[in-house]
Amino acid sequence: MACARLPILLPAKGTDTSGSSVDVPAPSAFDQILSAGDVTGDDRPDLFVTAGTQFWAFTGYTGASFSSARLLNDGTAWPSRDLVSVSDITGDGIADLLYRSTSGRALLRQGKADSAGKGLDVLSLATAAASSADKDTEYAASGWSPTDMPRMLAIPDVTADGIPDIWAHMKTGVRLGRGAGGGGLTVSPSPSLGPGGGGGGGGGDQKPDSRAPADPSVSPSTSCAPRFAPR
Ligand SMILES: [Ca+2]
Ligand SMILES: [Ca+2]
Repeated sequence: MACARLPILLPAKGTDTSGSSVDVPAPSAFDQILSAGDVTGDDRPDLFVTAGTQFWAFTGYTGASFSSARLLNDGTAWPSRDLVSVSDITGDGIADLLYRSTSGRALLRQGKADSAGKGLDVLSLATAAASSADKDTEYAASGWSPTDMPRMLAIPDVTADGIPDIWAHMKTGVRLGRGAGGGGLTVSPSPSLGPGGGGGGGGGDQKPDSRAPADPSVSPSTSCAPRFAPR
């Protein structure tokens, strides 16, 4: 499948959480780029980026510019974290941030609605204290280190419970991580799509397991899907 590739136009300047102007880092300095679809409710795509010590939200892409570039955090927190997803996990219709600590935990930061009630207030993802729960909650206690899980791919719900899931590339193969709202995520012992594994609706839900990459070193880039890899 051929993918038409167009450059994303980034602003030179953004604002931090206090409204001060800050330089947007060069794309070559980006560690992760997470396309979240539209989470702000304006029908325009939004991007979340980490770059060194910085965590950015670029929102409202028109095809020519972003309506907002916000430096959400700059300090010691993000160099030891990876973005996993920005999507609604708690079921209130407002996107939440799922990230992993390279120490091996996965953490959930619950988003707040904006003042219009139409979508996410990205500033609520800036810090744990700014979030809906006033804290980050543990989504998985262990097993998410870059050694245990070299890659993960956030996907929509495939288990029909309305909660986004992930494909986890573990040391032993690719496994389905079943989202469980605020209560955590279970990386299933099966189905494994590692060497010798298979899909075919494994796990009993008859959902499209074929979405998983049989060989994570090849897919999903061939289908233009986003790919999230640890730094
Ligand atoms: Ca948007
Ligand atoms: Ca939510």
